[in-house]
Amino acid sequence: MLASSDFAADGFTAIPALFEERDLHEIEKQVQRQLALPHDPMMNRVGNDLIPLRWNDPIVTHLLERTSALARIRAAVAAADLRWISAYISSKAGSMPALLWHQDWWCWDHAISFAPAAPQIAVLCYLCDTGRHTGALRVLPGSHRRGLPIHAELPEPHSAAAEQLAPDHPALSDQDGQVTLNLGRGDAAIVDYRLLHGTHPNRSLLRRDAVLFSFVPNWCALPKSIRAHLAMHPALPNADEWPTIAAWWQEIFPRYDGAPASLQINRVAPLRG
Ligand SMILES: O=C(O)CCC(=O)C(=O)O
Repeated sequence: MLASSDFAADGFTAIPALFEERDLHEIEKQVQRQLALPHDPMMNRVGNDLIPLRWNDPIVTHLLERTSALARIRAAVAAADLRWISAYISSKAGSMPALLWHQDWWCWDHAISFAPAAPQIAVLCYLCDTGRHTGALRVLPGSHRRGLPIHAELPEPHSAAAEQLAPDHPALSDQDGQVTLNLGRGDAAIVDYRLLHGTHPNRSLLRRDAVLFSFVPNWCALPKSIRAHLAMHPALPNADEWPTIAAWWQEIFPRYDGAPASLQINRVAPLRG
């Protein structure tokens, strides 16, 4: 069953059947291929392995060339200027513990972190049916805009502490108010990058794969400093690759005309009321 929600207020929503079976089959083949190749163990976390994908990876182009799928994403989050930033395979092996509660936003020192609109979103497409025993996504509605008691207990995302949690740590446990997204094969969840989310353990013996695509919903409204940072993302086309991209397709990739510049990364949400 799909969770329905008000994206702006809750920080998440779901899109049923974002991909058709034909696409899913092709994406699955590519995911198997990628998982069989050696990949950077630094990207693995307890509860999930991540494999980064660039703009021209066939898995990514399956979504970015589907104007109808992009239109559904735009409509779901009221995106005025949707641009793709990055993508990852998120694979959860069988008999794997929960992925900890975390949020993906990386720039909490910037005032935009506290604006109502989502600065960045993750679109998570599941390649098999998921439920609370098979590694489904769980979210804490509203946690993109307000502090919850659990915020104070969470380790910094991607830190060593996040990898060494006791199995009964709150970051790995069910929380009051959580919503489990029991998504079917081909369905997608969209989460505001600031929303607390994680996964249930995968108690089955089967691997649970998903593909995560990150987008900015309103590129031209982002502050310059955020655009200058995001435009350097290694998943995006580089200067040599730009001329090879058809004009109609360039629209989905961000362009920043100023000088690229890194921002200070801060992945820890401040304690808020
Ligand atoms: O694989 C999933 O279901 C969630 C992945 C996730 O939350 C993340 O990579 O930030």
